[in-house]
Amino acid sequence: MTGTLITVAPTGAESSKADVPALPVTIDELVATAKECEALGAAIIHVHIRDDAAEPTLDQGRLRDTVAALRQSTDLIIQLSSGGAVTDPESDRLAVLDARPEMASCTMGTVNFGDGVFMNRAGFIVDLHTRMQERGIVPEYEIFDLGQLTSLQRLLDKHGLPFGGHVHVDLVMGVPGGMPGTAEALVACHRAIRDLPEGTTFSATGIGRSTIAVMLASLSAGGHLRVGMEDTITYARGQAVESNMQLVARAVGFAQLAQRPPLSTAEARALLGVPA
Ligand code: KMH
Ligand code: ZN
Repeated sequence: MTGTLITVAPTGAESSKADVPALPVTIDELVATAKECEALGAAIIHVHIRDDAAEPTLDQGRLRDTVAALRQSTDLIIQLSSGGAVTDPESDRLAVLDARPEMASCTMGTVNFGDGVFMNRAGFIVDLHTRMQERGIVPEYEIFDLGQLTSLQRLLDKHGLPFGGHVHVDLVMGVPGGMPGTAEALVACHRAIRDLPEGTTFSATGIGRSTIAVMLASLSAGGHLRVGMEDTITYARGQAVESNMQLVARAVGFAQLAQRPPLSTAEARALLGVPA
C-alpha cells in the first residue's frame, strides 16, 4: 500500500476570523501556514481566499496573487476551491480556473449545507470538468453524499477522464445535510469507488467531531487524508484548534502509525497526474 497523501484545507469560507482568530486569511498568513504544513508532511493545499475584511471572496486578482505567492514559497500542489461560499454565483466559481491552479475542486452534486444550499447543477459540473480538461487542471471531485459517486461515474462515461487521466475523489463527510462522518459511510463510498476507473484514489475528511473517526477509517481502507481549519476548529472536547499545523501534525502521526507515511509533493504529483 502506498504512503498517505495529506491535504491541508486551512481556511474555508464558513468560519469568521472574529470567531476563529487562528484562521489564515491574508496571503502572508496563508503562505506561512503553507510552508509549515509542507514541512510537516502536507502535499496539497486546498485554498479559499478572503478579502481585506476577511470575508470569503473569489476576486480574480487576489486568486492569482495567492497562487503566485504559494508557488514561489512552497512546492505544495495548489488546489483552488471552485466551491467558494454557498452564495457565490456559478460564473465566479468557473472563473476560478482562470487563475491557473494545478488542481481545483469539482463538487459532484447539490447538497444542503447547514442552513444553506450548496448548489451544483449537472450542467455546471460538466462545465467545470470540461474546462479543467481544456486548461490542464487536475480536478479533485468532492463527494458529499454516496449518490454523487454515481454522478461521477456518469460524468466520466459521458465526458471522458480528467486531465492527466487519473481520478481522485475527496469524501467530505459529516456536513449537516450530507452523508455522516462514520466508518460505515466511508466503507459504502469505498465500495462505490471500485466502480470508478481502475486506480481511482480517494481522500476523506470528517467535519467537526467526525474528523478522527474519518481519518482512522480512511487510513484503514487505503484512503488518504484531508485536514484543516476549513473542516475542524475543535481539536478535542472543549479545546479549540490552535493552528492548521496542529491538525496536520496529528494526521501525520496517524499516517505513520498506519505505516503509511506522508507522500512527498513529488510523489503526490506522480500519483495524481499533476505535472511536475
Ligand atoms: N464552502 C463550501 C460551500 C469546495 O471547496 O470545493 C464548498 C466547499 C467545497 O468548500
Ligand atoms: Zn473547500
